[in-house]
Amino acid sequence: MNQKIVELQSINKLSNGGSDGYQDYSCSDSTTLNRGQTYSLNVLTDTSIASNVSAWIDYNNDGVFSLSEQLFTLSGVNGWNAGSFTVPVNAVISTPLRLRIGSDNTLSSLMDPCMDLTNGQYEDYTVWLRNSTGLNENSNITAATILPNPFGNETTLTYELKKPTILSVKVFDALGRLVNTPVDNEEQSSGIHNVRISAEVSGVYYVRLIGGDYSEVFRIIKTK
Ligand SMILES: [Ca+2]
Repeated sequence: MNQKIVELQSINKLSNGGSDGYQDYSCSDSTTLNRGQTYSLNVLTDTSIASNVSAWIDYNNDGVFSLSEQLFTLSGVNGWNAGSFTVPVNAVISTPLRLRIGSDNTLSSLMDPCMDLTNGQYEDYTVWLRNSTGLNENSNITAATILPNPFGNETTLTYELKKPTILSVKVFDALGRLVNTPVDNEEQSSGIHNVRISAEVSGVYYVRLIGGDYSEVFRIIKTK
């Protein structure tokens, strides 16, 4: 009646079961998905008791899990199972979106992402969306890396421009608040560019590089 392991791309979360109640892992566990691509979300629930499992992504970032944002429903399953879903091509990109997964025993219909679960629980994660990889590969921006990561005082974002490009580099904290804009809608020349990135407080940050049809998000960790 609970999810003990949740796997989706770079999310791989081992947790206690329903006794935990609601857990918000959106600050610590995130992944990046492509619009238009189909994914499998793997979940391990109680092996001896049948559960219903459902998940949602707030694709339009309006703070509400609408019916059309329900990814899948698994009914009466136990042990390892997978739900598959396709990211809508018009979903919001380059913004931290909330993923919610919930499970409960089969007495619960789990059609509602906010109900009070008696035996089960909800867990929240963060999902970033970007345009399909194909668009990025054809873009003016290539070979973006951010090193070192984790970092102490500062880290460096490096990328190559095939031709002059107007772009922005923005730094968000784990709650999705903009904390710094190292490059603000500037036209930069072709060639390799290095952007220094630092942060005052230790923790998780997200660096968003966006220019033309290119959008990439890096998760970085400041250690101290
Ligand atoms: Ca929504």
